[in-house]
Amino acid sequence: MKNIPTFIFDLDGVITNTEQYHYEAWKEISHELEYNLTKNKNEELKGVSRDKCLLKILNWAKIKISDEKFNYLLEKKNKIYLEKISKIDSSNIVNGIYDFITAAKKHDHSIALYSSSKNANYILNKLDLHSFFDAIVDGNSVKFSKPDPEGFSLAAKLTKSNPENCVVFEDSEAGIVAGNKINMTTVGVGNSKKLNVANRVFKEFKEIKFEDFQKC
Ligand code: B16
Ligand code: MG
Repeated sequence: MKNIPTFIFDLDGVITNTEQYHYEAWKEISHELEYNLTKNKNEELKGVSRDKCLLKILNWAKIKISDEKFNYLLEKKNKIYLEKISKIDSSNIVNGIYDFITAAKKHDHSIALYSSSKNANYILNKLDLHSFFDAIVDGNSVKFSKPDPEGFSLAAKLTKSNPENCVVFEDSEAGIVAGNKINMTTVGVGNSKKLNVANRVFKEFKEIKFEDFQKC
């Protein structure tokens, strides 16, 4: 086991700004359910799996639907989302990510991804980042998504790291809560009020310097 931190990255909202497209797609689905999904309420959907997001929206809208309609809406949401991200490429990588990852690889740190998204591999390929990761855990690899720590535990296991030795970069409260549960160092990227459960918070990823996280 290496005595230097393993870095575990979230995808949507950290590596690339696809979170806005998830919001737009859910907004369209919510409209169909005659529910007004606000940006503020959408914060609670960040990092949450697709089916759990729809369950939350139905709960907020106080609506019950058949299993058939539920599956239809899940498929429709994903279709809208995939259409919106169809043109993304490496120019959609958030500033600072590439420099951090290349510096970390150069210094022999393991790099992992844990995203709740079932589209994670597809997106990483579009961003041309796939080959940088020593382990990729996504929505297809876990039974329980964030705020459950299952995906982070798996990322630690796959990179042969102690959870206490892992640094998590996350834009969602659900992801920070998950990392905290197994004593990983959690770094929030975004609004410090919304992410105040993290060990540290930065407004934007470009403010994060590899040198500050090089040691355990
Ligand atoms: P999909 P992350 C999460 O990705 C998103 O934050 C969340 O908004 C989305 O509902 C979830 O993935 C599932 O995504 O519908 O593509 O499977 O932030 O954990 O990288
Ligand atoms: Mg995220």
